[in-house]
Amino acid sequence: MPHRRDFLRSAAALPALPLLARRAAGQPPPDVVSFSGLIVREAEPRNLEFPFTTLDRFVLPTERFYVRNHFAVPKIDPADWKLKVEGAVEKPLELTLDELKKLPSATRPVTLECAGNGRVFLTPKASGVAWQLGAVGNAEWTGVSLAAVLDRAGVSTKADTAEVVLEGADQGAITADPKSPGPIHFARSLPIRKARQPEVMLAWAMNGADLTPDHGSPLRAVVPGWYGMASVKWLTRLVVTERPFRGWWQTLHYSYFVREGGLPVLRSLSEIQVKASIARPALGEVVPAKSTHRVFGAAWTGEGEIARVEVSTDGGTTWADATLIDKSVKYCWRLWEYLWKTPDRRGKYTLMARATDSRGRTQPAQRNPDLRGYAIHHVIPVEVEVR
Ligand SMILES: Nc1nc2c(c(=O)[nH]1)N[C@H]1C(S)=C(S)[C@@H](COP(=O)(O)O)O[C@H]1N2
Ligand SMILES: [Mo]
Repeated sequence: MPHRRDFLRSAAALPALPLLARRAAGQPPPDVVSFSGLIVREAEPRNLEFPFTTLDRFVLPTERFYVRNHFAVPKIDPADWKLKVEGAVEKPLELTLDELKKLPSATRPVTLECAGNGRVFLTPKASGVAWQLGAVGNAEWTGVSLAAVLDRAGVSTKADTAEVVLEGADQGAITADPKSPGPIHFARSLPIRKARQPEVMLAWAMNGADLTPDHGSPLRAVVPGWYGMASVKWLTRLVVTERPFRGWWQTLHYSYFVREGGLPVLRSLSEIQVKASIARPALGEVVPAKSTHRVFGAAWTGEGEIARVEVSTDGGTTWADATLIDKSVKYCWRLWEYLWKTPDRRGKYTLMARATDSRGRTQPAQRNPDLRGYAIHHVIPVEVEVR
């Protein structure tokens, strides 16, 4: 049994309604998890995973948020840092952090998921960081809308193919195939339509404190609804282009195949695909027979909202609705739980979760290989032992 004080502390962090409902029903308190650090997937550059089995709240503290860096963290002195805005604009700008902070700001929770999250579950094996389930997190971001900054510079093109390239201060040469043309910065673009959406922000704070170096200090993009690669860190430059940007991170990396008229063509990754992940029980966990056991996790999607999460405890033969916890917050993960009446019969059982969003998109059972090593959102089974 957890210590009473620990229980109270974690109960305070958990959503209230299901807890009260659970008490009323005389059910056990939710499982209590303490934070056990991030998992090092790569030491340098730093790539750190959130141990998804420790999920216990809607907003993760910064020290529990995954880190995905392609290059060494750049050393930036915020005092002489500037954001350049150039390209197809009426008035090229150079903005200091103080100038940016004087524009109207907002704070909102947004879930970021790395496009490679879950890659370790792919067969055949895909190249790239071998993330399990935890290259995802939900934090509160404070900043100005990208649209406000674009308005100040005045976008001078009317082309509907126009884009905004976001460039980071970090750089390096990619020496493995497909090689980069010498040292390059991390840079990604957004179509002008997405760039102008009010939810897309240039953020200087995460969870109420200045960004840490790992998370993009002093300024990063936060692009809700898109995979993490769009949320460029250590921003130094915005370039408005008339035509789609075809940079390395947009074409040779972070791209997938779509079939157009029977022809496979590459497209840049963008929107997050609907997905539910099981946090607990963990793979191989021993679950008591003939009991009520909480299956708990999170689900998220791109531009829609999570409408439903279903759980199967028999390897996908039958499905039952999970309970969605708290209110839906657009662009954020939704916690869910399912109280599993565990069977009398001991043995191995395969748990699965699948989410459906408000646009009727359901997680696929099978992996689509056209997605290459990205957007891993098919149902991932979790085998547990009932004893
Ligand atoms: N400049 C820069 N921005 C970047 C990256 C990077 O390597 N360099 N990684 C991207 C990727 S792939 C992801 S998933 C997110 C991760 O953000 P986090 O490290 O704050 O979790 O940052 C994105 N922004
Ligand atoms: Mo990523």
